[in-house]
Amino acid sequence: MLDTPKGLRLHIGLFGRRNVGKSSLMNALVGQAVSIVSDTPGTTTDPVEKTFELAPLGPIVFIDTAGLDDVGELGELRKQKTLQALERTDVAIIVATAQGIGPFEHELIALMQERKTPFLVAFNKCDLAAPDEDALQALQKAKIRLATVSATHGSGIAAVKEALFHLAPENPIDEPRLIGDLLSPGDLVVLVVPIDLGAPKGRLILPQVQTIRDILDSDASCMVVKERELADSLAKLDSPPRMVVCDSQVVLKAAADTPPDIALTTFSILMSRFKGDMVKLARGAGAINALQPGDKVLISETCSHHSLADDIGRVKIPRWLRQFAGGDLQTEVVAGKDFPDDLSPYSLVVQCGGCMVTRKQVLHRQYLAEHQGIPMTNYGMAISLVQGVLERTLACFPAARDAFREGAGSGS
Ligand SMILES: Nc1nc2c(ncn2[C@@H]2O[C@H](COP(=O)(O)OP(=O)(O)OP(=O)(O)O)[C@@H](O)[C@H]2O)c(=O)[nH]1
Ligand SMILES: [Mg+2]
Repeated sequence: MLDTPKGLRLHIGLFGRRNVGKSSLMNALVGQAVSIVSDTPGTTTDPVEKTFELAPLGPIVFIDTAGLDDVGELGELRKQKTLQALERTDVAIIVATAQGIGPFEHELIALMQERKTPFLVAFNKCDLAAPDEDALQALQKAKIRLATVSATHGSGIAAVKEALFHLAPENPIDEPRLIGDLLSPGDLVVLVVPIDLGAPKGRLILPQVQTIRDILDSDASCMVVKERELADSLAKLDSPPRMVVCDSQVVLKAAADTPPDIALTTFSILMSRFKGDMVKLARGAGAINALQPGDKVLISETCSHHSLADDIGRVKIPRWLRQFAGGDLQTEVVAGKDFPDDLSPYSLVVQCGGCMVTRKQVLHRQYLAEHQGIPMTNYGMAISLVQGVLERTLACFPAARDAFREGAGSGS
């Protein structure tokens, strides 16, 4: 909890053919032998992620990937993993060598351009041979950022860092706020945090910690209570709080105990805006109304925690959706980085808060769902909806509330 969470770090991915020196370049950039290097092609198999403080970029994650020209059946699997790594890449380094830019590198460049992922091309192993002049010129003409480096000699490394700095999105960390923009200095927010079996031992979970931090950053203050103490705590206050934020699982009780003139939302709904496109997720929530017994629902969790007996994604949400649909639903859970490319079997995707991943990763999943015309919402919205309080928990986000009404009305 003392480290910058991974989901808030800039993710830098290294891509290229096998043996071009991707791992060597990553090691040179961080000044440590993190990734294994050898002259055997295919040394890196699974993507290797390493967190660092890299001046002048600050907290980052490097993703060293397997060569994309890998062959055979295993090679195909590695390629898939590498392409998945691209989904969480904010800035890419395409590593090539003096042999220059072939169809393979052009394909990678096209892939970055298509996904609007900023990238540079690093010509490595310059100690062995200078890169082809024509290739350099062609890239310069296309206004593609270049660096010539030697990972083993350490030359050109500063230029790569400089390029990464310029390519990094302006404000990958602060945009948008979790809650701060809804508050004025001096406001009080009441946070409702159940301490049940699902609560990790001795600490709070990331969305709760991040909310507290953002409240403090806004010169506002907060009071943290369990659901049982909410009504009493509110009654003791001299003036009402600016808002109440509760864990989704106690939203029904929190809605009953919070006077209707006090704004109420959930941590998960705050996360839907922080880590995704809230308005589209709210529109997707409307599709829950149209669920029919027998429909297939995909529950997408971005971390892989141990599931508990009454796990939220595996047990509770499926149960609530089943009750709401009035019959059996087929629910499937994917965890971690796996997210199916083909969403056509599903009537709905329900995404978790995404606290462990970057905003870009959630947006990418939303993009995949939207592209295939599959409604997608998030945990908090789904829970509020099935408990009948989504209008209320979205009230402080009018655009999202309107989108929800639209989604519910169109039945899509
Ligand atoms: N001369 C020279 N050799 C280098 C340089 N960078 C890497 N190498 C060598 O090239 C070989 C491959 O380096 P890696 O860093 O393992 O390459 P990779 O792209 O990660 O390879 P895979 O993981 O197999 O895809 C190793 O023998 C390195 O020592 C460089 O700048 N100059
Ligand atoms: Mg490697």
